[in-house]
Amino acid sequence: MVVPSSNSMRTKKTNAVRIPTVDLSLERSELLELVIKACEQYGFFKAVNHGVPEEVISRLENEGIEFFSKSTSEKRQAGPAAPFGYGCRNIGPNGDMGDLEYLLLHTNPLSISDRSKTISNDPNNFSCAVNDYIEAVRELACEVVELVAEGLWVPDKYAVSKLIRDAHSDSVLRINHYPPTKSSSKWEPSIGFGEHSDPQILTILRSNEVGGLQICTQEGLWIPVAPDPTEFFVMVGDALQVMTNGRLRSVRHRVMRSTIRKGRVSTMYFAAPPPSSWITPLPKMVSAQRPSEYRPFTWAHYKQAAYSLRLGHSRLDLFRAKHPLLL
Ligand code: GA4
Repeated sequence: MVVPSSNSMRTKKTNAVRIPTVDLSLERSELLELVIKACEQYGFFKAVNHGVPEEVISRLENEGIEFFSKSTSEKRQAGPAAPFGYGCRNIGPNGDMGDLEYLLLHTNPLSISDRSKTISNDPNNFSCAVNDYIEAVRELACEVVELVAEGLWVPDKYAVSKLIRDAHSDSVLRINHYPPTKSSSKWEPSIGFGEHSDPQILTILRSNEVGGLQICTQEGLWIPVAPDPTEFFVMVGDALQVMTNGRLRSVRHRVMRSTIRKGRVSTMYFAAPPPSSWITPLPKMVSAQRPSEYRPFTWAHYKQAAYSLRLGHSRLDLFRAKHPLLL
């Protein structure tokens, strides 16, 4: 089922579009080809045989469920998410709203241990579950960007992954809870999380068995992504689009709410560089025929610009080499 990109939130049945699936245990050359193809075409794929232990996934999900089942006043002690902590309905600093509640955490272990005190009755357990999960998905994100670098013939295979592994990396973890909705004949689909692309390098997403995620194709069609709790979904972020000089595309996505009796719980690891890192196309991606499409900027600079706009607004246009307003 494909949903046309229009302001209407109604769905329309057209041709089925298959979400690309990449088996990370495949032979290297085949793997490189599939990863590049999926990232060029959709900026999105499902990663199977990812190697993240099931126990690491379930421990984090259980911590999330335990937190979201607390009373509103207890949860509020961990908020507001400005920028880190518990948030409910408000997304970001510019008045965006969504039908969800969430925990937003910086991945720095000191920050996690500090935050855990207001989130959990057993902060040690919570920190351990979060740190173990981050360590595992960080490895997965690094593996993917190393495949990307190798697949694009970038001489330094670690050019991007070393930014994510850096001790000062600005990576973030988010646990979203979209509460169950009551079914009624008058019920209309609503927005859980509005359309946007992620500003970071790469996002590693996982959810329980409840759907709602949709991705937008280059042709502007919205495709529902069937949930798969045992696998991860990989999304290209804006910073990777810039580093590859537009060869890979960041994926626009959103979460729609449907009539469900169970809540959707999703976890996203947003792999980011340190704030002072320059985000510029990798030298291999620039040539006389393909000059840099972007002006150089630091991650701190881009993040500030991204966070100053509402969801749905493209931030990358502000950094195009020949932005009409900057000429
Ligand atoms: C989208 C990706 C991450 O969830 C996030 C989001 C952030 C927020 O929720 O505070 C933003 C959004 C995200 C992009 C534009 C700005 C900032 C909300 C918003 C309106 C944590 C991120 O880094 O950027």
